[in-house]
Amino acid sequence: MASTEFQHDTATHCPYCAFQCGMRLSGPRDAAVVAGDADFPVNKGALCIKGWTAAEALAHPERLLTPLVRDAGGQLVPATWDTALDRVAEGFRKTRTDFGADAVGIFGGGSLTNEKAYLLGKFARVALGTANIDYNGRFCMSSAAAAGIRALGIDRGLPFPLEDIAQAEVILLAGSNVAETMPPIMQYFEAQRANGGVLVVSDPRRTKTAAAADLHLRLTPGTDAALANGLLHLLIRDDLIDHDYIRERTEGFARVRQVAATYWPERVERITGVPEAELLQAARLLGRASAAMILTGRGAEQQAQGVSNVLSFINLALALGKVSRPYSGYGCLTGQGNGQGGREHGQKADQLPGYRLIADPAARQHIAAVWDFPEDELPGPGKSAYELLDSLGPQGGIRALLVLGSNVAVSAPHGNNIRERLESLDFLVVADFFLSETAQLAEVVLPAAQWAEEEGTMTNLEGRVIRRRRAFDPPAGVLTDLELLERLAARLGREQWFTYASPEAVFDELRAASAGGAADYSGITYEKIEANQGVFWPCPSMDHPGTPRLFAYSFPTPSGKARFHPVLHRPAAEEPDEECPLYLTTGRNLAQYQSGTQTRRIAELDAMAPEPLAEINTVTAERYGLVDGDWLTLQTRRGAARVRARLTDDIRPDTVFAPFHWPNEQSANLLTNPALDPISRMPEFKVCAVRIVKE
Ligand SMILES: Nc1nc2c(c(=O)[nH]1)N[C@H]1C(S)=C(S)[C@@H](COP(=O)(O)OP(=O)(O)OC[C@H]3O[C@@H](n4cnc5c(=O)[nH]c(N)nc54)[C@H](O)[C@@H]3O)O[C@H]1N2
Ligand SMILES: Nc1nc2c(c(=O)[nH]1)N[C@H]1C(S)=C(S)[C@@H](COP(=O)(O)OP(=O)(O)OC[C@H]3O[C@@H](n4cnc5c(=O)[nH]c(N)nc54)[C@H](O)[C@@H]3O)O[C@H]1N2
Ligand code: SF4
Ligand SMILES: [Mo]
Repeated sequence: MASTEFQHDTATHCPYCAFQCGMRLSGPRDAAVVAGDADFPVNKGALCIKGWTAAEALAHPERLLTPLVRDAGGQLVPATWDTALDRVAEGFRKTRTDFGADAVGIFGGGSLTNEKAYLLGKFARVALGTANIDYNGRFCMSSAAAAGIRALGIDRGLPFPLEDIAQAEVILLAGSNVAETMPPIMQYFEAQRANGGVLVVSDPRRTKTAAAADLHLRLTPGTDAALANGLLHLLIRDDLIDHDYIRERTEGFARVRQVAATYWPERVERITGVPEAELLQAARLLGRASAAMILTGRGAEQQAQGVSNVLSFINLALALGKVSRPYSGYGCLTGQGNGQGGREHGQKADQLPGYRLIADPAARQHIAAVWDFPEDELPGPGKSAYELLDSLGPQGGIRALLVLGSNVAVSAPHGNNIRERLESLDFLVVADFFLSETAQLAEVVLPAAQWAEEEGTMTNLEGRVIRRRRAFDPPAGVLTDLELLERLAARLGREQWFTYASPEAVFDELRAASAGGAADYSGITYEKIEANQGVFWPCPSMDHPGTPRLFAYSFPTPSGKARFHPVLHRPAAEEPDEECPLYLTTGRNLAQYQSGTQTRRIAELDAMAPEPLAEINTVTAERYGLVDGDWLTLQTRRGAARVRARLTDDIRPDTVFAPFHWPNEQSANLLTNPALDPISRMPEFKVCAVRIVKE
């Protein structure tokens, strides 16, 4: 019987991506056994290799088991929690006295539970009084989030459950390689195909995902808006748009129609490199389907025109009349484990919990009342992620920094600049499970409990709020992030606002804080999540069942209608030229996760992907005299990185792809361009100009 067999098992979720696969953990912590949770309706028992091996990080020999502080000789040495936290409190207090509250910064992450993201935001505003808190989601979801809010009035990555994918007739997947980045999602695309559906993928590479598609549009990096406008042009020309829907449910189409008129197929072929015949094929597929879905990933979003790109895809979905129709619409595939919840509850520079804006007087009043804290002492909006990092040190004015849930030394763009900025800090504190590359630069390192050692909630890519459950106690000497924030707040004289009986008590306060906001969790409880395998927000009251599908009758915009936005394609901030003749784009491999702090330490994953392989087209490689496996240097205007050549016919000849999971001289982010989207402040990770230097 399953119940006896699993008696001592804990049902929880994978620590990594936003798919948040259900998994069961059994055995002792140092030999924990992972099994896929067949009862969890999202992954249905499937896991990817990262999930299967996730428990190895729990008892890893390099795990941090005690705080570290830098001694007089400049070495990080073990210390007690009291010594370490005293030093942090003293460092923050001194910075605040000498340079003002905003001179202390906080950098959070989308891997934190809702409770932690919420408490980190409150910690910044209430314990430190600083405006300067932002997080790595700015590098991830921010373009899609900003576009969603502008066009549809709300930012929930997928406005429908994943199961709808299986019923969609045609899906356009723009700039996402889900076959490697969330492999268990492929079961939905396989079901879609079995139902007679068609998948179109746009990507400069013929990825595993593109190889599984019926049509692959191998576009030039940075030309997504031209592609979307070109498709819209053809749909208008061939009258495949939904006039009734446009009239009844949207506003602003006239100007978009005028812009689309200028994206005739020859022009779009010239910009994107996608042959006219393929454009027409894609347009007809979308235009003739009764259920059509457009999904975007980081390929289309991580650009200096990321918001425009997403708006151009939403325009397409609206013109087709598909947003809110069954098995149809626009969605963005959130990336990090709690990339969705992490962007709702106040760790963003401009935000308060419940997806409220910190500059909004009504939002401030509401939160001040929930926190029982004077409203006029709540700071205003602070700097966005890259700008915050670029302001570290005496010139920029942020002199002390707490990093909790990110490894910015590896994952932020223009890595040479970021390293200099981090090194110019008076005081850096990092909370992590391992001595990440960022932690190596810190004055104080605080060892944090891992996923399987803490209670909390996560919100998956569908907007489903789920429970992370504690299977093991943290190792002796290790605190949860919630505990360490509470203890630190007490040392800063703010104990009154940071005393909680449990993570659930933090969640209950989050519920009250989110009530009435766009991301309303007030009707969600731990019990309700347990009973229903998750609850979709918004869920505004105890008797509310949650909201799997949004937009049925109207959009949460002032007029209740969705908004078209005219979008012009603009060239990337840095295009190839004589000096750097190729495009560089960056992204992910199956076996490594993000900055690699966790996955590079797991033997099986390291064996699968031990070093960065740069994908170079065979024809291009021949011109440089490169053979498969050669080491080479990639060079841009900002830096150089050593990588190994992987020759392939699957990438465009004008483009090189490099994964960003490795540090130091192998870091792709030594190369990337920190040009920012004007609205989302997203860096242009996906496009810059590069040259190959043979060794
Ligand atoms: N294995 C693994 N899985 C992960 C992660 C990981 O690090 N490793 N990270 C998680 C996170 S946080 C995220 S955000 C997601 C990201 O998931 P994805 O968005 O699927 O991942 P990426 O590899 O960043 O980018 C997707 C694709 O964009 C393509 N691309 C590059 N430039 C362009 C362009 O200009 N236009 C278009 N249309 N496409 C382009 C790349 O070739 C790449 O195949 O993955 C999550 N899952
Ligand atoms: N060139 C290039 N750069 C990119 C991207 C790209 O496509 N190309 N993608 C960007 C994207 S989408 C993302 S999301 C970022 C991600 O980049 P990072 O923000 O660096 O993400 P992680 O590597 O997941 O870093 C999380 C760190 O915090 C630790 N950690 C994880 N969970 C917790 C926790 O609960 N508590 C504490 N205290 N620590 C924790 C981990 O051990 C790790 O060291 O990278 C961005 N950088
Ligand atoms: S798909 Fe994502 S959540 Fe599922 S096992 Fe892999 S990394 Fe974990
Ligand atoms: Mo991400």
